[in-house]
Amino acid sequence: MPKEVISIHVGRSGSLVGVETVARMCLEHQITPDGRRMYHSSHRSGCSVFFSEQPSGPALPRSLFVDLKPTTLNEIRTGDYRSLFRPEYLVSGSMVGSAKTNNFAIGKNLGKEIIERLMDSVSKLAEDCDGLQGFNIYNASSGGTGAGLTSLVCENLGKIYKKKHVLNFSIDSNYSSPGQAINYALGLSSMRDDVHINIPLAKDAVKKLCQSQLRVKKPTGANLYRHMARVACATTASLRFSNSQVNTDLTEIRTNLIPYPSFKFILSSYGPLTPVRGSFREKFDAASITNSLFTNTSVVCNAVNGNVLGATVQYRGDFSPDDIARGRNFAQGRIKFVDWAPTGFKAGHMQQPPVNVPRDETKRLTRSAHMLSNNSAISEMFVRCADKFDKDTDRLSNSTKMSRYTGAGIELGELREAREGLADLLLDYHEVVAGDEDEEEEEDDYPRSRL
Ligand SMILES: Nc1nc2c(ncn2[C@@H]2O[C@H](COP(=O)(O)OP(=O)(O)OP(=O)(O)O)[C@@H](O)[C@H]2O)c(=O)[nH]1
Ligand SMILES: [Mg+2]
Repeated sequence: MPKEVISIHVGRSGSLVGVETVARMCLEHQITPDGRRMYHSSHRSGCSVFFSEQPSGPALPRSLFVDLKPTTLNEIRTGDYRSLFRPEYLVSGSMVGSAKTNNFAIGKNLGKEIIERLMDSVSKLAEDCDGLQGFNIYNASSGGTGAGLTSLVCENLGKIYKKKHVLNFSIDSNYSSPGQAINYALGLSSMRDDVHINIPLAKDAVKKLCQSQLRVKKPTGANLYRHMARVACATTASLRFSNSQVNTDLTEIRTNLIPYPSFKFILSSYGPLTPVRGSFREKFDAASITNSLFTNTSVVCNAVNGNVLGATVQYRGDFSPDDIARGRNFAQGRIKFVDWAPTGFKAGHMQQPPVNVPRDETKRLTRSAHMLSNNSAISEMFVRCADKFDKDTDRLSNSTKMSRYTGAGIELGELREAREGLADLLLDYHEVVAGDEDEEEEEDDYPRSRL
């Protein structure tokens, strides 16, 4: 019996990626935008993990959307998939459109006004499950709402649904706007114990993939969100289809990929990425597709040089067993596992091919592959964040803007702790790569909080 997963989409980016994800999952399970069956099909089996299916009624996603402003959710209320979402699962606050929330403290404080309503809706979705396994959270990790409200949501999930898994698809920025790195670090610190798997989907990485692989010159938000949804759906396919051979539930994802709770950041990649007008002469054998997984990563980093603590590859579509074996060997030969890798490598194959959604940027193909790897190269993103955090706090401490955080209830100590969290994380990754000799000496290489 499949165990259900509830998806919670927070803030504007979290919600927009959410709608794209639901649209893609509907196509994969052959469900129409109003929840009906397209036709009798085995593809629909397994969709009860993410959809609530009534024998004679529509299949509705076990999804909830929340934002402090009604603007984004109004787009969903009137969009193509509006019939799939009941009003109680679109929870919006009353902030007016022009008001700015781009601050962790404001997101968290204003979230307190709607959290009770939100958790009531979560419990309604949970009551409809026979064996809830956990939650998927989608949020912009550097947004005020995305970081602040999500941390409140996770805190509540941690209290009420203690034993359930929480997988976070965190939509990351490159911290270009002041305050984004601070929001990110505060979110990371406050969600440390309540999020068990974090899969970053970074805007700059996805933008680069759209430009270099999919020939989209100037990617819009819609292009980015569609690709993020492609990766999120590739991740959850193994939970949704009953014939999957690897990562069949959230427990297995944790077991396969996360040897220690602090190494919960998982690099995801998807291939092939072939533009709509791309050549059919391109090679689509398992080894070539597997090769593309080392560059098509959802975080800007050097995946090939990273040390890997555990990895899985899921092949989808019409591969032969021999071809899969070649793909698997290729991956194992290319991945640099840490000597003590306790989780190692697993590959699986599902017959269900990937789908294309309307306006998709990729060519429609009958096969794909998706890799999840616990790769130390992902720490490059924490280096960038720590650097931006220091620049932001240096600038803010010289101005009254710091009071935007401290005045909204964030103690200086919390900021310091958040920054220390980044430094600790970097040190942990360093030890994975270098071993733990010269620990004392190495520690000095990672700038600590300057607050
Ligand atoms: N540079 C830039 N950043 C933006 C823009 N729009 C949004 N962002 C930032 O991108 C991140 C994601 O944005 P949203 O998805 O709107 O964030 P949110 O979760 O709704 O949170 P809020 O910041 O409260 O709106 C946040 O850090 C925003 O501050 C933009 O037009 N330019
Ligand atoms: Mg917003």
